[in-house]
Amino acid sequence: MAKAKAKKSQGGAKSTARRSKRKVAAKPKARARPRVSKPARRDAGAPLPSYAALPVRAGAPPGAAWGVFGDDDEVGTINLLTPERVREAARLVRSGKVFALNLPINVPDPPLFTRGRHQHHIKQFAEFDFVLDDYLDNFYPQASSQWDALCHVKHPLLGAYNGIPDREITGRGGTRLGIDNLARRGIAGRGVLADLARYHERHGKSIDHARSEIIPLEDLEATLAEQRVKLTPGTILLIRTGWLQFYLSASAHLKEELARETTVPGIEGTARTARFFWDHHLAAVAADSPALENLPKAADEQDLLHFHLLALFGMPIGEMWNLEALAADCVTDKRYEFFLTSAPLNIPGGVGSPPNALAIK
Ligand code: UVW
Repeated sequence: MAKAKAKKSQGGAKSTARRSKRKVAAKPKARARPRVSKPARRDAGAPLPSYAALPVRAGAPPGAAWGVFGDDDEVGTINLLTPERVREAARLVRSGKVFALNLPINVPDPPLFTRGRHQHHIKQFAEFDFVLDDYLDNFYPQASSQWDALCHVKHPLLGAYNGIPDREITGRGGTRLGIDNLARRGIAGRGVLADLARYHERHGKSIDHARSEIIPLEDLEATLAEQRVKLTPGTILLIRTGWLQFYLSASAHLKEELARETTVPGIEGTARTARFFWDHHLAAVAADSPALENLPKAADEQDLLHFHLLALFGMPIGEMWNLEALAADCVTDKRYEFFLTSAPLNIPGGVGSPPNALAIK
């Protein structure tokens, strides 16, 4: 992860308060005492506070949605995928076309960001040679198409989502904020594609996909406007930057270079992009690029979308999703919205997973 300085916490995370359960004394004829209940969870379909109104929890840092979905929450903005919104999104299925958005697990090859190559073994059962099993060694669930779980990146000074302390997070003695939370819940809702790559082509703008080029927020806004598609609360936004198309046709030499030193373009990683995502009340954002934002950051860029989205909002980030066939279909029928489902692997305390996402039009 790129070096980043960050503002000092103005409050610091508070650990989750747990209420002690009181026993109701069993006295005859005594009136039953009201039960001590957990703090009320907000209705996930109710209007959310604006970015400017964050935080809502006393002591939480500015721009943090800690407590918005409850003090014990571990799925963040995925809460916005309410049954009503899922039903509404299912109505977007018209042609019945299904687009599977995972790359093969051995792409990119070699993997980026120092992740390892897995080895795939096929095993024949000794007594039943007509039965095969397989297993993977050295499998990095984030080496290919992936979700970043909320525990993937914490803010270096402010901590992890919802103020959950390090000792309760994977690898440090606990399993909170893991991908298993998303796997148990399941992800389904309205997906919207922003085809920035085609927008850039139409406007004669070229992106150098081998550099840490910044794609300004205005390009994303203009793409959505040209596509005439709106971001509604609970939308899962898919951003096609053109990186995957570039990578798939790159030479073996360039792929080796990118694996040695991963330099990737992406959407600008600033508080104003974070504000845009929050104020549109997105459930999640995924891209065809390795980090959603550009990496590494220049010395004068001090912000990371990973901090805002994962640590401050609880908004999962998807990376290296294969949006190619979906985008080709969207440009043909001019429909950039669809029903989206995703079933990440249920890895207890896992930091990421292939998304196993399907866009259904
Ligand atoms: C890193 O932060 C290196 O990983 P990712 O971009 O996959 O989240």
